[in-house]
Amino acid sequence: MSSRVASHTWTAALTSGTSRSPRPTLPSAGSLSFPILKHEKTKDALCRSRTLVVIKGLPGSGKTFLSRALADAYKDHCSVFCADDYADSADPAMDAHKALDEAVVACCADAPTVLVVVDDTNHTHERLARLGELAREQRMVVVFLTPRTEWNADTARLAKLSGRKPAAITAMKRQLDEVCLPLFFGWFLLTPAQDQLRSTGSDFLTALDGFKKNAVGQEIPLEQYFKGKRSLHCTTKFCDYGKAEGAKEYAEKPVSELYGSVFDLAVSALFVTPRTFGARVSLTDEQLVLWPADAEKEAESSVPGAGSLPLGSRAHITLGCADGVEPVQTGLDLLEILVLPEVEPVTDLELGSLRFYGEGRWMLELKEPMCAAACFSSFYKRRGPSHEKGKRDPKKKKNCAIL
Ligand code: 2AM
Repeated sequence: MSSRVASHTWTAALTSGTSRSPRPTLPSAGSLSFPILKHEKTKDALCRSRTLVVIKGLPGSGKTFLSRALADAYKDHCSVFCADDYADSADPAMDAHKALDEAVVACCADAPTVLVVVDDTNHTHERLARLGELAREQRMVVVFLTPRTEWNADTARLAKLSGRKPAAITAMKRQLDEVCLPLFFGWFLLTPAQDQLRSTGSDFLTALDGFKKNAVGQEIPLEQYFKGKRSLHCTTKFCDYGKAEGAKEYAEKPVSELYGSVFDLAVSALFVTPRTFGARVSLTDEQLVLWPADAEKEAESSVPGAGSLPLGSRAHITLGCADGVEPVQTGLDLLEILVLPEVEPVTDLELGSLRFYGEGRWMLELKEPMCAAACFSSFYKRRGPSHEKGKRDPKKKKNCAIL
């Protein structure tokens, strides 16, 4: 498959400009300093996985310039979909987004394509959430990129470059500003790492089932008890679209610079509680740069003592939750185990040593930490019925089959 980029927006952006405005219309080299373009490790890792790159930005801000750079970097492994190509569909009743999304899905089903780029303004929450959902349906990691041209927020210049009315650009800018912060930032496991972790997790649940059947006569298989169809990630900062404390500050440097980079996460342990099933992530100093300073302290009211644990203690990947339990509980359950005094292993399983912390809490320390390649990116969720934060459900504890 060869990459393709609609050229008209690109050409217009580069050639317009007036004698009265000598500012360069060619974006500077620095405007392309995205890890996805420059970082060799990231490029190599993404070439072995599949990624949806969602470009968002104002008309004239350099989206097509960026698409072209991605197409150049990933060559035959890249397909670019420019919204302009779907806007004037032969059937005017046809929703342009629907046509675009259908084309993207058809391309995602094509195995050789590793990088699919959607070049559009993507200025609404709904579009960002829909494209994120589409990526997850296709088992792809999604990265949202905004052009870093010098004029990307200069309304007058953008209006001139794109031929749109300044008022229209201003209105769009307001919408884009509203979606500049996601629901959360985190490391999203590339597909091969997701498959490997799920498989190790499933082996662990089977082994734990076997062990506990002998020990406590448990009946419900753990694999059925925990629901976990989501894509796997390790949350760094929960931003709640800017409503969470410190969200705006978190999104500045170094987060903005490292956004889109691939890291090797070390999964050091797996744990199960009556509420959640998760994997502990042991962060390196380089990864801790992206870890919010208050992540453990913030949990102090739910888990007394959590605030005194080392930075990064809460880092985890939710693998499954019991019915009615929200994923945020997994990190709290991990902290709850970590504040307890160390106990001796109850048995050695093939994967590592198993410890029991009372009240249905088990932790398996892996003999060999698992290396999980993960892309540092962000998540937008479709607005829908209330997503209540994870709360303890005392009934759940009582009825729990794994106590
Ligand atoms: P998780 O990281 O354990 O999976 C959306 O709700 C995501 O953000 C979930 O993945 C969830 O947990 C995480 N999350 C939700 N609320 C949070 C909070 N208050 N603090 C940290 N992470 C949160």
